[in-house]
Amino acid sequence: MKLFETLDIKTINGLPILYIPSINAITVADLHLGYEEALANKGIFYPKSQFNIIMKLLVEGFEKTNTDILIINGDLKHEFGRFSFQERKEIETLLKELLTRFKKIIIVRGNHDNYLINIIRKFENVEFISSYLTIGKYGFAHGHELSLDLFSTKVECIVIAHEHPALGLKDDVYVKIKVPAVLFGETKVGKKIVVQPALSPIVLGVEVNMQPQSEFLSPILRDKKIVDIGNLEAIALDIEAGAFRFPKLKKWQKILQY
Ligand SMILES: [Mn+2]
Repeated sequence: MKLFETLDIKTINGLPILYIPSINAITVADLHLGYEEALANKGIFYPKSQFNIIMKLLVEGFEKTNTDILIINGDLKHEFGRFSFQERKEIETLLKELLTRFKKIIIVRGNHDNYLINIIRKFENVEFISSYLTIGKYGFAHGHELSLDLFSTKVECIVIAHEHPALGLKDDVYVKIKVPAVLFGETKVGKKIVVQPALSPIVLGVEVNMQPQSEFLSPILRDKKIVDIGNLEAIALDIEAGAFRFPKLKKWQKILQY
């Protein structure tokens, strides 16, 4: 499903992955590998399940598009400090597997990606970018910083992550579900913006239709000079059920806040 009439960025069924044919790439973000071990260190047991799910999604994204490039827009890993055992093993296995399919993997640094360079410098065809990436009509930044430099480049569309956007949907008997989503629309500064869903199936997302703009995580999305959240649209993404497009948030978000 295309996000904009004039650009080719689109969803692939209900996968939490975006496809951009003009740059021969798919893009994902917020994998948070090693999250289970980080929880275990806090005394919370969560079975190790993310890796296999994430791997399966990425393989499916590749098979559906056959692109040469995979862009990981930040937070490949979870732990802020040095590597946990689980992180190192999972990142090495993931990159090795993916490089049998993609010709090139570009990783844009997220706020969790400290020390990541130590692992990925061993891999040929993996590029690590510490600020932002511009490619074709698109600019990629993780979104934990304002990245004003990126706004002054010529790109037409800025793709960020970090927010883990989701929609909180309630029915009339107050049953609530939370569905990962891609959030997108026009900014106030002449560029389009896309907020990617998290690829991690377990790191909880922000319900973008149920909270004030001032509580968004990304400084780009909090900045009312740059964007009006109510003006953004969302596509809810469910792996089984598919993609569901919603109108601009301001047209319906108040109805849900009872
Ligand atoms: Mn982040």
